[in-house]
Amino acid sequence: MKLYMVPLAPNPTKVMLYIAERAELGVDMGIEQIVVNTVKGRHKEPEHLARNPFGTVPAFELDDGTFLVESLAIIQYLERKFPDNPILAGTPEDIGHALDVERVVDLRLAGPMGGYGHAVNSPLGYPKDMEKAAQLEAAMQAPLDFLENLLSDGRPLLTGEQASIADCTLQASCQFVRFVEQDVFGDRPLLRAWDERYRERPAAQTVLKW
Ligand SMILES: N[C@@H](CCC(=O)N[C@@H](CS)C(=O)NCC(=O)O)C(=O)O
Repeated sequence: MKLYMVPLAPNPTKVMLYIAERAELGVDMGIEQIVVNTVKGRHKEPEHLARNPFGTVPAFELDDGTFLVESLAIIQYLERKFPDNPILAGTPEDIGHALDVERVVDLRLAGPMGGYGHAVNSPLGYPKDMEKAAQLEAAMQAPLDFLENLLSDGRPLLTGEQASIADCTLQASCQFVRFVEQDVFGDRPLLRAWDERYRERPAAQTVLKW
């Protein structure tokens, strides 16, 4: 199995954090990680489009030569392929909540965080757009409040004591925001503490570069 990725991009980073968290749980999935140089536009070239017709990363090659092109599908595939010590663990209710928080992070927050980073200080050289940045900042407030509220019951990580896919998804976007030297947490001390706590994890330290 091969993961085609690029280190700074949030969606590949989410899968890389997931793989590292499973490794911490003693599950070595033997996945080769191959960098696609997106700065040079390699993700839009025929070699990568044959893996993923949308020209995005990650792309995940299964042993039968087929590909998965959605980060959450890759993670859910790996949960079923390697069922010992899963990250989506616990009761159906636990798993429901873990997936729910991950979807909130991915669908309501990750997009605005990425767009905000590009609007204020794009690593790909996109022009600054402060009007768009203000709109995206406004869009982030409800999901950030939702997460701050989750953490108010004293849980150390987003869905409880154990690292979850939601932690991987959020931290992947946080790394991108750090790289562009921005801060989107505002006055949310619990999220700031979560960020520091998550980044101390061995899995995070093996994956995160910024
Ligand atoms: N829904 C996809 C999104 C993949 C995606 O948009 N990846 C970004 C990097 S984080 C990308 O490749 N962007 C380049 C582009 O869209 O041209 C997933 O979860 O994997």
